Formats: sequence, structure tokens, C-alpha cells
Amino acid sequence: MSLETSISDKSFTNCLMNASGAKCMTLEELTNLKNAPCGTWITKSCTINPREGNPSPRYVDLALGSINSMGLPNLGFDFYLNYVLEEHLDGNDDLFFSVAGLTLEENVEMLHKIQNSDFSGCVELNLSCPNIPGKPQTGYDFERTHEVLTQVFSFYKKPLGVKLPPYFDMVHFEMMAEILNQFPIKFVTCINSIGNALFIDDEAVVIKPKGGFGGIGGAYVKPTALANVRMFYKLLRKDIAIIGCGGVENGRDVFEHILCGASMVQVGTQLMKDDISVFSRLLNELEEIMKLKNYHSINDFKGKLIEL
Ligand code: YRO
Repeated sequence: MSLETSISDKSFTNCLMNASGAKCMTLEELTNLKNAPCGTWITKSCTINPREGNPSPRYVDLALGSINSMGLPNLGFDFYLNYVLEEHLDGNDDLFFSVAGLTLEENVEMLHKIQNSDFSGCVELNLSCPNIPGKPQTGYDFERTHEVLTQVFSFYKKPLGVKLPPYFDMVHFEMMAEILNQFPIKFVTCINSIGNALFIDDEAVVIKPKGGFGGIGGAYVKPTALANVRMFYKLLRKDIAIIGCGGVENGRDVFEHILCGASMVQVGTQLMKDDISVFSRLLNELEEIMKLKNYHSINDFKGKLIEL
């Protein structure tokens, strides 16, 4: 049996990786991911300058998932560029570099530096980055998304994909897919957390920033994540791979993401809950399901969700 999968011109020994933001900010966390049995890993979304992020509590583990308003804490672009360049010197370009500039200009500046570096892995551009004040995040501003991708692909020639927020309206799926299909995008990652949710414990919010509002991950978001994976799998060009993210707690959840069309599956909330041992458990559970169904490879069931 093989769990091998591929994205762009890169192949991975298995379909699992962390979701950006989960245990991937510091060198120690990134080294743990490198040594874990995941197919690859991704760095924390970065900005040019290091950021402390929001005041704590800013991440809370919930029975059915998590809520966060981290505020993009990261060690700054130079740290992550140096990190991926050291991996490159080790002969490894099969990792993902997440970029989340606070403006289009900041994204362009970081991508120019990556373009001019020896890094030849994949960039995941986080479209949940703030946009123009008073406008929705980039991923919810379709015109702005077109403008961002036009600027980016005017000079960026290495493998690049986008991390999308969840969509809930069929016309929004179609509008975003129509835009993405115009660009040489290699993958889309569906989904980022469901934004601006509110969790209450007794009579109080549970995180400090933004009056308690934060992004939801975990079991709460799985049906939305699967719908986004499925719809983009159907609407996007066949050479654009889908990376599934959202609500992966066990091997069955990984299996469902792949059935919907995911080539790779990210683990966020459950990585925070279980730490790095989550990957070996998920791989064992996925292999068990594949054995029962007599599937020998990811391609035996990828995208093959049965519709009635
Ligand atoms: O708060 C974060 O750092 C964060 N949390 C998420 O669940 N998804 C994200 O993409 C980010 C980083 C980007 C942003 C939401 C802070 C603009």
C-alpha cells in the first residue's frame, strides 16, 4: 500500500501535513515537523517584520474544536526565508512557505525575495490577510483577489497556491473558481478557520482580542471544509491540486477529504490538541480504512465521492 501523493511537480511520501499556524512558528516546532512522519510541512504565515501577535488568551481548545485570534504572531520573513534556504541546502525543497502580508505591497515584496532566492518549494499565499480598511479580507473581495493574483503572477514563476477562507454560497464558489482558473496556480488550500465566531463559557468570552471573536477550527468546521474541497475540486482546472484543511480528528476525516478531491490533507486543531504524535495515528487509521476497502493508493479513491 502507498499513501504517496503529489502537488505541482513534487511528490510526497504521504498526504499529511500541518495547517499553517499550528506548531510551525519557531525553529523547534519546525524541526519537530521535519522529524514527524508527515508527507511535508508548512511554516507559520509571515509578515516582513516579526510580530508578537494579540494578547493572550488568544487560542482556546474547545470540546469540538478551537477558537483563535492569534493576530499573526511570527518571527518575520527573514527567519522563514533563511529556514527554507537551509532546508534547500539539505536537498529539501518539498516544503511549503506560508506568506501573509498585511498589504498587497508587502506580499509583493516578500514574493520578489522568494523569487530571487534558491527556494523552489511551494508558497501558500494566505488570502485571509487583511486588505483595504473597510473592505472584507482579500478572499472575500473577488475583485481584489483578481488584482492580487494579477500582480503576483506578473513576476512570480515558482509553484504557488492560495489558502482560501470558507465560502457558503454557490455563486461565491463559482466566482472564486472563475478567477483562480485564470492564473497558473498550482494548488488551493480549503479552508482557513471560519472567521469571527463567538464562544461563551458561563457568562464570558474565552479569548481576549476582538471582544472574544475568533476563527473556529476543528469538528465544528468539517462539513464546511469538505464542501469547499469538493466544490473547488469540481470547479477548478484539473491541474490545480486541492489541499484539504478542516476538522481532521481521525483517519476517517482524512479519508473523507480525499474522497472530496484533496491531494493533501492539513491538520490544525488536532495537531494543537495531540501534538506531533497525531501524524502516526492518522496514518495508521487511514491505512486501516484503505485496507478494509482494498484501496492500494490515494488515487484509488481521490475525488471519487459517491453522489446520489
Ligand atoms: O490569527 C492568526 O494568526 C490567524 N488565525 C487563523 O485561524 N487563520 C489565519 O490565517 C491567521 C493569520 C492571518 C490573520 C487572520 C491574522 C489575518
